[in-house]
Amino acid sequence: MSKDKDYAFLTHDQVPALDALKHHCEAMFERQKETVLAATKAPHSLFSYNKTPDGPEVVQVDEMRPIVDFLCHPDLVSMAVDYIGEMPVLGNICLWYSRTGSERLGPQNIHRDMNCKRQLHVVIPIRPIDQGTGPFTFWPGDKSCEVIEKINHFYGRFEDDEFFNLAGRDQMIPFTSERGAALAINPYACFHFGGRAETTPRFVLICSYTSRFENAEEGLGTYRLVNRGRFSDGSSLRRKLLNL
Ligand SMILES: O=C(O)CCC(=O)C(=O)O
Ligand SMILES: [Fe+2]
Repeated sequence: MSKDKDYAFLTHDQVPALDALKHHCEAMFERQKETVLAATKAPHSLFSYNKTPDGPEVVQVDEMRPIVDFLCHPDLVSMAVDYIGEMPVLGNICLWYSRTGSERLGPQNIHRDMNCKRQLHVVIPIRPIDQGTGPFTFWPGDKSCEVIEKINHFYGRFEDDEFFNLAGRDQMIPFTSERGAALAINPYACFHFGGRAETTPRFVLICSYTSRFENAEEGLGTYRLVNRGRFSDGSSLRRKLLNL
């Protein structure tokens, strides 16, 4: 993954056991279908958490386990280690279902994820994504860097027109299905938005690896869950990724 562009598209073959992962996420959708389709929040998360005094506790442990297993695959971990430059921890695991609608909230507006500089998102469309599905859309690291330097950006979201004056609209890249099976991207380095589903609802898995040294405080970071020990297989790799 290039360190000045800060993203890479991954082919189907580069994503371990992708079909099984998609199958698992679809099965979760089937089990929660009624709630998911009735949800008024866009996007709706298929994982829920209990708040405990010691930190978040994921409720659907058995359903999260295959996703944790996926993120612990050595090929993905080594991509993250190469890019981040250190052994990261597992950040958030988000399985989002976004209904169609025209309101623009939160991540639907252009922004960077300011929680942690050294991080890597893996974005996996569970169902095909075209322009009408509201793709994850971004400006590569080098283009984003020009804007960051120009306006000294460290905070805030943008309306499209405001941002298109700073970075060409022609430089933005929508991650539609024909570009690859997954997108690895640093959402701190790259301006981005997504989930503007207009014609088709969007079902996407967005996971992250984050630096263990940056105090990222991902609210629901997998490495902070009080019940994360249940994802361990005793290996040193898992102990590191889960902060055990
Ligand atoms: O829903 C999207 O495609 C964008 C989400 C986002 O901003 C992020 O994953 O950092
Ligand atoms: Fe973001």
